[in-house]
Amino acid sequence: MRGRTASRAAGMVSVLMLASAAPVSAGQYGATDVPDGYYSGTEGLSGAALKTALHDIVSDSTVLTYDQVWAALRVTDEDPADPASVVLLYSGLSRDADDNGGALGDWNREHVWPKSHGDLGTYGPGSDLHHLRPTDVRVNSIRGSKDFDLGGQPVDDAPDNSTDHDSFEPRDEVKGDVARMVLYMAVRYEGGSGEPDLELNDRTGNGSVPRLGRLSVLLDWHAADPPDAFERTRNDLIDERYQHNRNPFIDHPEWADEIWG
Ligand SMILES: [Ca+2]
Ligand SMILES: [Ca+2]
Ligand SMILES: [Ca+2]
Repeated sequence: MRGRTASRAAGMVSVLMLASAAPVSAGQYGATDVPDGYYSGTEGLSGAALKTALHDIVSDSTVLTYDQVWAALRVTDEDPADPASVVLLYSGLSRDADDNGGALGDWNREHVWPKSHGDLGTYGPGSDLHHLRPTDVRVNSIRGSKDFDLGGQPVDDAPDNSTDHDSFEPRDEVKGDVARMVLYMAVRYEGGSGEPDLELNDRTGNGSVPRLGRLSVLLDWHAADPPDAFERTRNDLIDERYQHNRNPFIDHPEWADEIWG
């Protein structure tokens, strides 16, 4: 019995490997690189000057309604092995793209920068695709509005993630993704035009202030889990089809240290 299960699991792994090695559809993975000139003006900058320049660049964007986010996530987070499904951020499982909603077993829109940390609302920072991801309803509820940090007990239904009373640690495969999403949010939202000024700090238990931790841990995760094809394609899709802006830390991972190192 055990042997049969193991061989079936091995078979699934090889199917997945074949799927990821196979030619990908033009729609999902024919995306381009950074448009020429997108980051012009950033040459030679570092620290606060680089952060300001990037803020100006990425703030030139199209804002989606919160309702439009559902359809966008079906495209940006499509399972490369199954176009009818989305990949859930924390569990890594695939779920039918039409099983969205608020019931147990559905997927919903996780705010990786928690909505309550700065009152993001549902239009603008609260509908910004760069930090919204499909997650299982129950796992999303367990993450709640906790800051990110190492440690805790395995999360129900997503056991490669851990949590304790004041923090959440995502699985290794998305630690860098999570870090780059919240680095983007800190640069994109600087307090202008009625928006909150989101910033990272090095603590947990931030509550409802527009802050999120822990910065030192997130920078470690950013370094340990660099952008992969899925994350880069997602950035391209958000730019080309929806918001017309980019996450600079996916395109230029070195800029995290230039600003926060
Ligand atoms: Ca903790
Ligand atoms: Ca990753
Ligand atoms: Ca900010």
